Amino acid sequence: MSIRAHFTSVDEIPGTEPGRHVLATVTYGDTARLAFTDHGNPDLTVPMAVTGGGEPFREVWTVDGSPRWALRDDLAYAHDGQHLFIAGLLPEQDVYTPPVRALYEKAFALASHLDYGHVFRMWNFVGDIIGTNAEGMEVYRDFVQGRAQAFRTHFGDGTARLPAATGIGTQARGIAFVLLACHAGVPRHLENSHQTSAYHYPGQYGPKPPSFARATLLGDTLYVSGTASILGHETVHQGDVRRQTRQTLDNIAHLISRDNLAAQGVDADHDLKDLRLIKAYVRHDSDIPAVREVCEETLGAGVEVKYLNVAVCRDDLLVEIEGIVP
Ligand code: 3EB
Repeated sequence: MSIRAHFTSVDEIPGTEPGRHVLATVTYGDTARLAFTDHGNPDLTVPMAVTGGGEPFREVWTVDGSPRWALRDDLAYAHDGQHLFIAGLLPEQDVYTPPVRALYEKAFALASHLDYGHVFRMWNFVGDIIGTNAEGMEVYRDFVQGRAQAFRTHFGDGTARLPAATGIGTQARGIAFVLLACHAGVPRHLENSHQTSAYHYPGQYGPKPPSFARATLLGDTLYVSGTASILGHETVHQGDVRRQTRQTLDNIAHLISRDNLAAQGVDADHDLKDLRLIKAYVRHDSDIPAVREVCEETLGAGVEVKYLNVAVCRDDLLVEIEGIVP
């Protein structure tokens, strides 16, 4: 009853170990596209490797059941009885709040209709993330407001159901997302005692606070949200990409540490060496070598990190890093 991911190149047929099946794939590539591959599984391609020198790659999600694949309205999804993958794609809009709300509500309704009651991880790919919409509002704030409305419709006012997430720019316009939900497991959504919960960020960051947790534990797997150089709710080390990268890794180290987890009733103890499927989103292409150096110093040179050249949701954030402790 497990779901796992691995990275492959885009030319490779997504391989699986015996007894495992491809649920769905996410391609970090050169366009925005939601389609089914020749093998039948849904694939969301996000425009993240147009510039920045990084090779396109594919994240392959596998499960041990036999997946069903389908399209409903503008959502593509895949599920095996235990785990559900939904991907959605929204073209560029003048204003994002209403269509984001509608699309996310549709996804949450589909998840509960199919009986996958718990969302445990989301990726939100927000093109032109720090640009402005047709009414002068920042695209990220506009997006966050629509997403907050959808969570509220579906899960109420509370914050207990908010999953780990990544919110990140792309190299194009429009918004795409991936949602993972489970049927039987009960995820635990976790916070970082060094950071204000995103859902409690003060009003200076937008009309609604972002709807996500710092990490989600499902079974023994810890899904670490996109993490940045933020202490409390404030960006720290403005203008210094190396210090921002160190702070980001420190934030993740604390998040997954015994101290932080025990305070939330979770009996586990991890360090950065346990992190896999790491992506480092870097605002400026020219900063990638510095981010790589800090990551290799801190994580060890043997650990695979995918570097992507995209904007982060605050103008002063130069890097955001996510990963999974399997
Ligand atoms: C932060 O900590 C950095 O809006 O879904 C990280 C992870 C961030 C997810 C989201 C935003 C999101 O606030 C940005």
